Amino acid sequence: MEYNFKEIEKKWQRRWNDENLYKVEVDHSKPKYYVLDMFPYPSGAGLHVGHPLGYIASDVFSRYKRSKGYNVLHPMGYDAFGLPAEQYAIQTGQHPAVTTDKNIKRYGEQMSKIGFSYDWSREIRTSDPEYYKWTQWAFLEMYNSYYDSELNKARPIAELIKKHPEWSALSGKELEEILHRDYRLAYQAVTSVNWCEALGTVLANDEVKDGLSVRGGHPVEQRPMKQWLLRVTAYAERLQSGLDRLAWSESLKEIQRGWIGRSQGATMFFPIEGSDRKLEIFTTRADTVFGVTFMVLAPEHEWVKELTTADNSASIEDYITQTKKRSERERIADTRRVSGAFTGSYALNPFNGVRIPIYISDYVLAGYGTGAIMAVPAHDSRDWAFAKMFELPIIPIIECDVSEGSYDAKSGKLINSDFLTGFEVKDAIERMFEEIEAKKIGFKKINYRLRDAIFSRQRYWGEPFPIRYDEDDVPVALTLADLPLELPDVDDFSPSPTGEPPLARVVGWAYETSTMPGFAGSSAYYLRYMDPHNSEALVGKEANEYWRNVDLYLGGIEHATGHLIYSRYWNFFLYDIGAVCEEEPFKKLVNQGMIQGRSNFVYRIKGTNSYVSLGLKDQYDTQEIHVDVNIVSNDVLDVEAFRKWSPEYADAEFVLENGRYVCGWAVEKMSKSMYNVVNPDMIVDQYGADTLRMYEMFLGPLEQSKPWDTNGIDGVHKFLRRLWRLVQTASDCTPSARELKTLHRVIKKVSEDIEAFAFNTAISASMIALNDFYDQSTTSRAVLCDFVVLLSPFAPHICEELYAELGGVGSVCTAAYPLCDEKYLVENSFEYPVSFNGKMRFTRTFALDMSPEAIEQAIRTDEQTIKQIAGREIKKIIFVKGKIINVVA
Ligand code: ANZ
Repeated sequence: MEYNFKEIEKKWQRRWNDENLYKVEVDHSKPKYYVLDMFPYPSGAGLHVGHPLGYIASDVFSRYKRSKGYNVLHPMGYDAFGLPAEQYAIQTGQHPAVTTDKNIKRYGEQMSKIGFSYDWSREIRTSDPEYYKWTQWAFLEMYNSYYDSELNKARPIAELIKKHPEWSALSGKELEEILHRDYRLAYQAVTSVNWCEALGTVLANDEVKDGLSVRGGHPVEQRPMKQWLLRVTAYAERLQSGLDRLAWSESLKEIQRGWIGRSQGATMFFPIEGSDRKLEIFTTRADTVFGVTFMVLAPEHEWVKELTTADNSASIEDYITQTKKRSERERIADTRRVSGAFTGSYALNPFNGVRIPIYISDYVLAGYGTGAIMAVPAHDSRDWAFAKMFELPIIPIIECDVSEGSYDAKSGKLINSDFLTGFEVKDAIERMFEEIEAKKIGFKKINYRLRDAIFSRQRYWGEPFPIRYDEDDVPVALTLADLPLELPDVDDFSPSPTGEPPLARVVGWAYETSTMPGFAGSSAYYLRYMDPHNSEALVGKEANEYWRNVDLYLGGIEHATGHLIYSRYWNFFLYDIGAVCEEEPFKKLVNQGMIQGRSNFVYRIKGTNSYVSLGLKDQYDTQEIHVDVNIVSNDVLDVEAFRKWSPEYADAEFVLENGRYVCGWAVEKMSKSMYNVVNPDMIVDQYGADTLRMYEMFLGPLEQSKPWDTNGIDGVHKFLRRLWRLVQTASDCTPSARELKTLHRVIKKVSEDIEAFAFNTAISASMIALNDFYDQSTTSRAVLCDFVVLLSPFAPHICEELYAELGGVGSVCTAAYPLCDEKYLVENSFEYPVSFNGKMRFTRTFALDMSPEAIEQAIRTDEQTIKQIAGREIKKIIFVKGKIINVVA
């Protein structure tokens, strides 16, 4: 029988499905293992071969763990709310629920063809009211909680109110103002937000790049707006310290550490001349206080107005207007351009009373530290540039040359610094902490770069907030009994030009009109998979205490500062309120690399509809155009297919070389717009899912990015065919020692490699083993059966079929993974170097248990020996077992 992958794959997929093979339940008799993929956003373009890379890897690992006796939870679902569906709805007038459903169906079909071992009975969709009920519930819980910094956990806000009897004198509105400003973990505030006019919404920092929206590339500006926020900053310390306990890559942890941005320094107070107020600043270099020659406030600092003297008000106002055009990112990124304006006021150095002019500049950010700094131009490069521009003094407090730039290193001995002169920088910083605390002019302080997360979007396709407003416009929270608060139907999805969200137009909608952002639904989804149909809780206690948290999470590194921060925060909170039993959501995390596309180009002779082949293009003035890789083969264009590809090419002319049109190529991101997308369906159709799975794993180390290159796919497919043919010869013969050695060596290698996520080397080892079996004409059913089970995580369909043929019991998916028995690996022979008077001449292999006499005899009579000694007499043969043979002649 031939290897008919089409039939086999269909047959087993149906059977696995009918038998609910991957359905799991809480089972206390088995250890659990939870393998999670970052769930996809179902876009209209469907999956390309880059998407399943991580899914295949996690599926291999899930199957492996299942074979090792674990109860494996391996679910899949859809991150179904989001901006693209809504953009599409605006353009085409189709309801996002309709297009999302359609896309999900397509994704489901594509995935089912690849043979993933998902428990589909646990599928979730974030846009399903039964799901987002729990997103809304978590929001309400956050709304009703505050962070108790003594207990270091979230506590009910009702408790806080009890602790403040004086609040009973306040009006409801006044009390809410305090609670929102300082306490509620979900709160409202006016903040400066990234407003994107074209998309009609606020965007998160990671959705904006270089002042443009990542999606669509529309301009983004800073605007003050009332928003919902999550007090993520309350958890900064836990987000930071928790990282040490996670099995994540160091690079991923570093990205999170950078984002959280823990910084140890001091808050200090500088008296203002002619006022009894003191300006509060944050510094990490308290030791440099004798080098301060000016102060800088962020343009948004509350005191700017009152510090500005009449003569300076015009230039200050001017400057503030300019600043509004720049996003915070740009302000941080721009290290070359300095600008600012003088307020006309002075501060006094708390140590020596020196007068210090106060400026404003956009290099000081409003949201960090106190939004005000003491500037030390000798030791900070921005301050240095500013001092040069405004001709301010530069006083070094460490021996150095500051004529060309500042000396920023935190090392050296202090000068010009009163009682600190002579101290090393590190000691000086410590000494200053003591001094400022003793003198009561400041205190030690840890700051974080992390910001509270803006949680509202002025859009339609997201979770509604379970919030209404009373007559004073004070928010009133709904209760769990009111949930889910369902998203109403609308037929106009576009925002109003003033930023009013679509829900504001819904007649009778008495609730908050913005909706939650994309990360809301993905923050706790992994918990819902544990208990997806529970109507009483996000996750029931029994299911949660059994599945606990994710043992292995696979996904892209691009989520390092978004999803992976928010979901850790969300989970810490649920842990604090006793809703879940583990503090961290994802124990181990592996980032798969990206599969890049190999794009092809044609060269249009400018201003014509003629296209010149690569080798001749330099003779013309040409324009490079992406061409669909699916009509190019080995870089040669199918010119007829090109003419049919699009009406504009119907009359295309070609300048060929050797009768062919050769395309240019480049490795780029795989994307529809570059026409370099390879659809997995096509590969499955041509080679089968097992080949696709194996090939994706064989492409290279999982964590590295690599170009998709179909050249190797035939090799992998051939391997599966050869495996198939070999199994057809199976017999009940007893395996030889060599066969057992080949088998156990590959068992050892593949198991170790899977544990280490080195799937590509596991596959090459399997290829070598198959060659060895062919060399040995292996037919042993026992050996082949173990080999098939060993390969089944990679190529489940063919292995299931072969396993059945070999007489395996049950499904290969539940068969015990073969174990390596080291006894078969022990070497039983040795290749001896044979020397003549100390010079190595050739090698001979002898069994390790062969007697010295027999070896000596064999050496004496060896043809090569006879040649070497050329008639001389052999005086002695020195033999050291397992090492050498030396002939003395
Ligand atoms: C005096 C000084 C002297 C500073 C010196 C640096 C070098 P990290 O490590 O990021 O926490 N700073 C404080 N608040 C700021 C704000 N809102 N916007 C911009 N810069 C701000 O950096 C802390 C340092 O950055 C602080 O220490 C302060 O400048 C500046 F030789 O104070 B330093």
